[in-house]
Amino acid sequence: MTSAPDYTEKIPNNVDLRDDRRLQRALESWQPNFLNWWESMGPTLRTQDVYLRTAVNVGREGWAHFGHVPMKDYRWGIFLAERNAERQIAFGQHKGEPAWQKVPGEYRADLQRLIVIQGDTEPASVEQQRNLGATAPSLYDLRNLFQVNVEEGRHLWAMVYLLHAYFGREGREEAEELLQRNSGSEESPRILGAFNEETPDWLSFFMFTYFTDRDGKYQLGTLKESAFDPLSRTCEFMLKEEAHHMMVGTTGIDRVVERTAQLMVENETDDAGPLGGVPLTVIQKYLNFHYSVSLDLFGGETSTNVANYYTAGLKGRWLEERRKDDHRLTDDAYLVDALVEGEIGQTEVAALVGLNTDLRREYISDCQTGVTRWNRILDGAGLPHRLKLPHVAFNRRVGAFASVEVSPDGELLTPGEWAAQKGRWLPTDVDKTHVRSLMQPVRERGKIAAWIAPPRNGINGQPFDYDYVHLA
Ligand code: BYC
Repeated sequence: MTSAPDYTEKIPNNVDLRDDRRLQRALESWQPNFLNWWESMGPTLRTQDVYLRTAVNVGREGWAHFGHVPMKDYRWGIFLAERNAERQIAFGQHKGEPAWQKVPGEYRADLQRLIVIQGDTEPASVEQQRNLGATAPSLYDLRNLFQVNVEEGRHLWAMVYLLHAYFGREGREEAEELLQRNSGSEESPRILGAFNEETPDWLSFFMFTYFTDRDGKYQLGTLKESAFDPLSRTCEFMLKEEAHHMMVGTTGIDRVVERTAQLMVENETDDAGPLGGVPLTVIQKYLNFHYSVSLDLFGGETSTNVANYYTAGLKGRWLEERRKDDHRLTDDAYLVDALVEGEIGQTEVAALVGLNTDLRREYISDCQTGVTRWNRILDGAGLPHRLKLPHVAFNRRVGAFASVEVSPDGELLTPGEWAAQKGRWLPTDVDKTHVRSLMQPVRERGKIAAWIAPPRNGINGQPFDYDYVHLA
């Protein structure tokens, strides 16, 4: 069972770490390495303290405490959702058996791999975002960036705890390597593609927190279904923190669209660029980029890996228990996106190998809700312009469409056509330079940069002009 987090310990936790001295010592020896990594690869802007949310209880009520905290003193800890002693495996060949409290030998390698891939993304995103503090559009946004960063750091702790507690020496080695690989590094890059891309400006940050953190939501959702109960419980709690990250993305893009629309209407122009805004065409290009690289994070349209993970009970489907089928899927078929005789189409495959596609489709329909919301803002401003998700095959580097070039409307292109036109669909150097030129920091309480509208609400009931961050 879980107990309330103990903040008197070096590593706050609700897993009774003090009862397992070996594990406690191992994690305490990883802790300084984590802190060194945070100092050298984490946020570069110096602050005195930041108005942060810290997890104090994993239960339904009041799990978060808000207060000004020096970031390096943030209490990164290990928190698992409460254990349900009755929990049964919900899918795959072990369906109906009690959830595992230990790692079965035959699934050790696969589980370790999933945990390492998940763990690798967390510090990667902190690295990608490390320089954004220098150009924050307001203290409110700066605070949100840092909140996201400390929580991604905590999510790394969540995976490192599992590696240390359940995977022996190999797990400890993997935990070290999570601090050795770096986003964008030539010699030892992060594992998944999107986590080696730059997040050089705040439009990218909002797109990343909308589209890429949302992949996190869906992947964590499938790992929450895992038969390996400690992984399930960890992911359940991570998902609660993750919701804030997506709020940052959703409302961030809302506010950029709102400001752009305002400039367009006030000045009766289609181009907010010369007026100090982000042109709608550039917002669309950033959306195209972040959406398509995030689609790649779901792996191939067909995958024997995912079939094996599901059958073994390691990784379920999104909202597994709400699905109305046998939760084994051995006799089912599924239509997946595919290249069929060189054309974009669909093909029928065994449902088990199509599960990456199933998850990607859940994700796509969730992404659409943001686009609908941003279009409502445009509509409300009286503008006929609309944003759009590009075709699933657009700009893909992983899966069925990795070998072809496709327009946002889903038209197959020759390499020459793609090269000639991709600047209309993906951010060009000129677009990026314009966006970067707008990124002038605003550090006065209650003030906001000219390219983005202020938020509707502050954090935890505080006003927008609250002193969210004290700079050093
Ligand atoms: N880049 O069988 P396939 C988050 C590899 S985000 C590079 O189609 P599979 C967060 C693949 O490893 C969520 N390589 O794929 C967000 C495989 O290699 P091997 C992160 C890739 O295994 C924001 C080969 O290609 N969590 O939390 O079915 C901020 C064939 O692949 C990529 C997870 O992803 C790629 N994009 O599915 C902070 C959950 N895609 O075996 C945090 C854990 C595939 O041939 N991971 N490959 O050597 C998984 O569930 C799966 O491993 C994947 C891939 C969904 C990633």
